[in-house]
Order: sequence, then C-alpha cells, then structure tokens
Amino acid sequence: MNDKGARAIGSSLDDARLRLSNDGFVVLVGMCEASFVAHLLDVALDRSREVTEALGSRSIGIGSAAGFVEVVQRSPGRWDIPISLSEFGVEDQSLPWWPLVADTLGTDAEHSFSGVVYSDPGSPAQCWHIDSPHVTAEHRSPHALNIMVALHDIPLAMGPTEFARGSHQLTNHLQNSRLVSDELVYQHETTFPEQLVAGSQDEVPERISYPLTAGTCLVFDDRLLHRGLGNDSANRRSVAYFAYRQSGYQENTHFESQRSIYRAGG
Ligand SMILES: O=C(O)CCC(=O)C(=O)O
Repeated sequence: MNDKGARAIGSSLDDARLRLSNDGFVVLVGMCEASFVAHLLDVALDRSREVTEALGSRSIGIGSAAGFVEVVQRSPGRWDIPISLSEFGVEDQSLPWWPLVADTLGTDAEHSFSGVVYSDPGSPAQCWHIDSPHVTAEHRSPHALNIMVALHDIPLAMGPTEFARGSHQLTNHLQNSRLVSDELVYQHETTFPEQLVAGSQDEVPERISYPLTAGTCLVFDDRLLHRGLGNDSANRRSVAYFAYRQSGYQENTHFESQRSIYRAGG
C-alpha cells in the first residue's frame, strides 16, 4: 500500500502550519481514505494478535523501561505496539502528512517510530505528559512531530487524545525552573495544565479533545501536553501513530527496554 488511499494537505498547508505553531496541534479531518485506514487497521490488528500471543501470561509493568521491544504498556490497559513503515507497507514521503512534516522539520526529517496504540474497554485516562523535552531555553519550532490516525470512528466516550492547547510554549523546563523534565515526559500525577502556569499571569491552557471519524489525523508537537482519555466504551480504541524528528535529534524516551518477548528470559 502506498499513498493511493490518501488525500493531500494541498492548499491547507499554510493553515496547518499556523495551527501547529499557535496551538501545538492540528486536526486533519478525513485525511486518509477508507481503504487506506482499513489496511492500517488490518496490519495493526494482526501484529497486536501476534504480540499478545507471544507475550502469553508474562506480566508487563507500566512505562517504556518496564516493557519489551515489541510492546509497551503506556498506562493501565493502553498498549503501544511498534510497527515499522515496511510492516505497514508504506513509504513515509508518500504519506499524506509528509508535506507538513517536511515543512516543519525539514525535508531531511527522519521517521523515528510508528505503530498502534490501543486502549482496552474500561481503561482509565493517562496522566498528562509530553513526548520529549524542549532542547533550548528560547522557544524554537518543533524538533519532533507525532501523527495519530483514527483507525475507526472514536466518539468521546472511547477516549480520543486530549490536548492542552498552546502548552508546547509552556512546557520548557529550561525556561521555567518549576518544571522537571522527567516529570513532564514520564507520566507523573503532578503534571497537568495548571502546573505549567503556576506563579505566572499566563492563562491555563485549554483542555481540548474531539470525537474523531475514521481516517482523521491528529498532528502534534512532541512538546505539547497531552494524554489519552479513558475508554468508557465496550470496544477497543485503536490509533496508528507515525513519529518524525529533525535530522540529528537522537533522544529516545519512547522505547527504552531491550527485552524481547521472543527471547527466553525476556
Ligand atoms: O492513547 C492516546 O491517545 C495517547 C497515547 C500517548 O500519548 C502515549 O501513550 O504516550
């Protein structure tokens, strides 16, 4: 599968760029066509089944360091299963969001991670977090972007991703000594939108989430405060993700474990 099932950003690139810069995220409604979404979902379900079977009854803790190369439990009942671009059968430069990625991170932007995150029915909301910390004290354009693709309709009750609008401008621990990098990146109960503006005149960033139709993409700055909401529905909620970084940006807090589910003692 290549870009055949995708719609291009085209003339809305300027608008997407502006929203990304001001709000730290942009919602691209109906960005992927049904056949493309169905393909991503098929691959994601197959891979999830394989990984779950191989994991068997072994217990797995919460967080990147407590997981395996093939699966991380991001919060109770929320599973992150990496799937490479070739396993998905896609090429990054032909994906519909590539123009926005290249515009924001440079045409030499690198694919860093991709996969599926699914949350089980009844799983709770995550703690607020960012995906990687600011790298300079002065505000710069993003060093990394995430794209999340709704693999089916996701009503609010199913727990889409929630954002703190504009918080990418407030999560800079190199500028605000009240903030601790690890507490922002690793889900920590003291991290929430109000904390970012404590002791200042700044407004609390607005919490915002949207019901998503299948194929809608959420594109967000790695430094934006966000969290997956609780899944109060009776069904699994699945989103595919594709992450990109500026050429040369190396840090990896996403997959820290070297243990494999396919190795004895893993
Ligand atoms: O499940 C989601 O909507 C977001 C997941 C997420 O942000 C994470 O696990 O780091």
